[in-house]
Amino acid sequence: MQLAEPQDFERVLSSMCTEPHPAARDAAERFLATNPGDPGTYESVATLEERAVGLLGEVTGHPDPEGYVASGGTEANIQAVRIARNRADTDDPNVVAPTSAHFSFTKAADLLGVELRTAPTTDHRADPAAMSRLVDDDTVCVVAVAGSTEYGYVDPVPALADLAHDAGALCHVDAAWGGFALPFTDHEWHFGHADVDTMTIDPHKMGQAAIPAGGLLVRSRALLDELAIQTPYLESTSQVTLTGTRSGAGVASAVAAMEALWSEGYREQYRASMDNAEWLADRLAARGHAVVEPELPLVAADLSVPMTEELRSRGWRVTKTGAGEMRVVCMPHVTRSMLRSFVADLDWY
Ligand code: 0PR
Repeated sequence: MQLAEPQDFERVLSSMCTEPHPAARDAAERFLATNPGDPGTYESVATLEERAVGLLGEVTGHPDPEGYVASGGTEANIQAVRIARNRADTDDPNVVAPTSAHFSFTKAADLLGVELRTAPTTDHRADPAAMSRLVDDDTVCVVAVAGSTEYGYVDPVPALADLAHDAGALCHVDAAWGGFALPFTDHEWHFGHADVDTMTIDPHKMGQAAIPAGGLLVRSRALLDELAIQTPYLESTSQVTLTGTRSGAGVASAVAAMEALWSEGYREQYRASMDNAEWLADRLAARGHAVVEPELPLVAADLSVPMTEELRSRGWRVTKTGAGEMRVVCMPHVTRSMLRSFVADLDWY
């Protein structure tokens, strides 16, 4: 029987994941059979996970971070909402987020019996005034997005953290995708910039680790303890993760990627990706398309649906925003020569 080949990245412009760094690929293979969900048995991967959390703390301005390597941004967001719900004293909890928040918050709300209230964005960013109108005594969490899924835009995190704390709620920042690009920008988004309580930052997106490697970070241990359940028959006595058996490959590859790339490698990658995004934005604008100016390496433009379909039929993997714009994510595997042939195909149309 012929083995299936994984798809190559040559025409992938839609993904928020990328080819793992060679060191990350290597580490993932070596740790395939380990389970950080059982740290009493798999000690070396458990030690690596502490290292992963420490490195994630460096990326996010937290000198003394707590957290763990999750299966992805979805799990990290669900767990952040769970922390906020568990620590609050209300029978009718709600979470306030911008409409740009990832759909994993809808899953979190459904699973956790929390009401999700979303406020419209202004210029693709959260509008603190609109969100404040949705906050009340039962608000347990205010969500800020640092690198939105559709446009790559960054919410005003300090203002949203103030909004959260004035209401006695937690502030969660979803930097699942943007977290490894934002350190090289002027944005205020992390633990050192504002009173952020919890954060999602995924090594398996811009971090160039192998899937699955998401990240949940919290400001203090007490927040993580909100998730603890007893585990009577394991050597460890409690567990804070959502899943039980977990991927040691994800953990090991996250450490390998961050050790190889933090910080100069990520900085160079950010510069190259941002240059590519700006180059593409300029080419699209020159062809008369309305372009959403890239804030991080993601370009959205008003290409017609038939045009996008034609590009797809030529093998280009591009997606559309909810508003119908074509969206290109300039991940590390997206090179200038790829974008040149993409634009050439666009011109043919
Ligand atoms: N938060 C943000 C800001 C995200 O963009 C995403 C995923 C998540 C949370 C959830 O993360 P996980 O998918 O790791 O649970 N954003 C992309 C999306 O859902 C993920 C993606 C990845 C899409 C690879 C396509 C792809 O090829 O659209």
